[in-house]
Amino acid sequence: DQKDAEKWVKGVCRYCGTGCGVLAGVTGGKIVAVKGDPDCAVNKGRLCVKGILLPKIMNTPDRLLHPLIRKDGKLVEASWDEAMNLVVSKFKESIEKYGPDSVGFYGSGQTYAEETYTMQKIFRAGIGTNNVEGNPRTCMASAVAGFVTTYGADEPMGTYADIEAADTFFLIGSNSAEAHPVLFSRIIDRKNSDPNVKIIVADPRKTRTADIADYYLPFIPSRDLALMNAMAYVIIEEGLTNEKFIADHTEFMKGASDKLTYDEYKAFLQDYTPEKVETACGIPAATIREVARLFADPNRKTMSMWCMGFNQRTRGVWANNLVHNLHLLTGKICTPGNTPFSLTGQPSACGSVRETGGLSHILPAHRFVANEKHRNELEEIWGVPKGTLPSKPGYHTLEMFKAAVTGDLKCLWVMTTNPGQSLPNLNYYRPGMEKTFLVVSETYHPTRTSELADVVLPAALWMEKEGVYGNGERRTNHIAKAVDPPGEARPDLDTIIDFAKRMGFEKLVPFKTPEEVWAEYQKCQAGTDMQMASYKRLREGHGFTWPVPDDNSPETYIRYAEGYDPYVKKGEGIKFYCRKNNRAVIYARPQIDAQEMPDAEYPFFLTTGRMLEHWHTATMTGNVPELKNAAPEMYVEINEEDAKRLGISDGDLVNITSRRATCKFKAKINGRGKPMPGLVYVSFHDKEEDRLINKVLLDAFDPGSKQPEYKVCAVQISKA
Ligand code: MGD
Ligand code: SF4
Repeated sequence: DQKDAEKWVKGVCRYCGTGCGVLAGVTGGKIVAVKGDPDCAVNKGRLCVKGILLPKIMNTPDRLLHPLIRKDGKLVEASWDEAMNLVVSKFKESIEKYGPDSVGFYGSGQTYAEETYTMQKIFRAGIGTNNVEGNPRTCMASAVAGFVTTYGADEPMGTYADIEAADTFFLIGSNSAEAHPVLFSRIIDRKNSDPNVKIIVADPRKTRTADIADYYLPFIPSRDLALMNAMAYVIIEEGLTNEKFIADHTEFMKGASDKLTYDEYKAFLQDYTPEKVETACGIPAATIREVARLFADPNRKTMSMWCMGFNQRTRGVWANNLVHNLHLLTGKICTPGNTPFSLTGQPSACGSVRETGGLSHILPAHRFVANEKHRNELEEIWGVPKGTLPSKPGYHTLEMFKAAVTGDLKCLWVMTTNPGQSLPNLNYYRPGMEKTFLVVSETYHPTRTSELADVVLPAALWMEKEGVYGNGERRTNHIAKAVDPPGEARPDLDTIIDFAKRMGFEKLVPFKTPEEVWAEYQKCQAGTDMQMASYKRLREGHGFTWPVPDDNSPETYIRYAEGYDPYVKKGEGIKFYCRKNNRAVIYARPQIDAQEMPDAEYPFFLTTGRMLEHWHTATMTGNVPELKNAAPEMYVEINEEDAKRLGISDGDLVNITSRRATCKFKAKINGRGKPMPGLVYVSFHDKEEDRLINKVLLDAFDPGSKQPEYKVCAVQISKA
């Protein structure tokens, strides 16, 4: 009860990339209530249904209270000492026998920044491997590669504040109504505040987000590359470009280094006239022309937003490049309300993984493993001899789990993620998790991953520990500890520090508190494009959007723009300073279909995603009665025309079969998101064997970002 709380402690919601500030009400050592933080600029006191029910995840019957180790095939209780000794002896043995690349860490966009920062340091500088990965590979890697290839550095130039300044919203590959509810409410508010505001939603499934659309574009899955090229074609053909912006701030390219002239780019677009692509895309040419005009209207401000529908694709990087193209061609970027904006799935995919160096090819503060200068800079900061850091990027996510299957990866530590349920093509990868020596740091047990583990380590949950999250708008925000963890559960950072000591890396990891970790991490940020606020300031404040070069700097609303970005000097205007020539790239990227398109044998597209009530693998939300009752079991959404043709009615049990597996779901005709004919949709929150939809999915991935294609594969549908 909110009135009864003895104290209110400041934190951040742990359920989505929006990053709403929360105040947790504590009574008798327990979190009894949560309310939105009125001083947090993200939500100004609002929370969605998942956020408000957060206290109910804290003390569920399946909270893991003691370490577990596998003995005679069964997981049994053990002491911390026993469990950690086992972990360390197995890691040491493997490193000695098979080398440092025989071990790996798989983390998460839900860890605190200090946890990933410390773990990646141990693995790279201590063990000597870049096998440091995380689930943001499955959600954000294409957005990262899109920003890096187009602007030379990761993360958006705009912030959520652009929502209140934009007139046109281009939402593509995002169901923010369910996946980023509070952010979506800001878009609704903006629309309600001004009849001039127009919303374009492009999505093969007519989602709740599309309910507020003025233009709804149900394109054929994976054909959005052609759609965006066609919009670029119209923008040029109808003279809607900003020629001065193009001349001053951009260049044209084809591959990673092939330069193009503007005329060559225009020639490339000749294959993408709206009339040529309308059949392939499934969108009438006249509609493409209309939305392109709306997007480019010089009297309007345009904000594009996208998420997994764009990123989880075999051409996710290109999709990202193409939306950036539209903003660069029109100069609609780096001014209030004009911005491309990639939505982030997890609460700290940016803060805890993209920024701390939590993927196998990156290092802290937007550095790259393959860059010798970057490695040397870190070696100096960390006080290790030059040449210590390995130069070969480690396994990306699917490679890492494949290496577990082939036996090349002997030991794997999984933290704050549940890949036994969330990876694609699970029948292939789960046996690898069983085969390797698997350590799982978890708050609950059993999960579909912990059931496969050799050691399960009990972790303190959200607000049972102190730390920092960084949301999708570059906002770094501090979470205070509100209550003690139950049983023997402890903060993951304590476990990581313990591991470092037992491995003999005390010198590398001299930290005792998250604040000490942060102080060192700030040294890595010095002189880069992403300096952040001090711990003291973070503790006292309500989140700061970086860069924040020193404790007197205000937060930064718009990157690369004079008057906002502290790294852009007076008179420089807009400067994409993370690229050597200060120019952003407009790319010629052709339409390429998803790897597995429907055919005579597997005639349907299958796509997957989230629903409002649940979070990912539902280990947390599945135990909250209100959320569980609202959506107790996942189902398959089918378009009414398809259902009629196949004789399927609401509630019928339906087989979904791909080349990899079959699952069974109850049918919902149209559902809360109406799939276009030929498409079926399933949310991936169900752990039951028959409904483990990720067994059905393909494990193709983008060649640039290595992000798996969760959004498109081919299936058969039949009544069970
Ligand atoms: P989560 O349920 O978020 O799923 O998938 P996962 O990351 O695998 O797992 C987080 C786990 O961490 C939970 O089991 C929770 O109990 C535990 N946990 C919570 N707090 C803590 C803590 O403080 N410490 C520790 N040690 N553990 C904690 C997400 C992944 O799924 C992602 S990011 C994406 S974007 C993909 N999306 C996707 C999709 O769109 N469709 C399909 N079909 N599959 C997908 N899989 C991917
Ligand atoms: Fe939490 Fe996201 Fe809901 Fe905000 S919108 S309360 S961050 S789940």
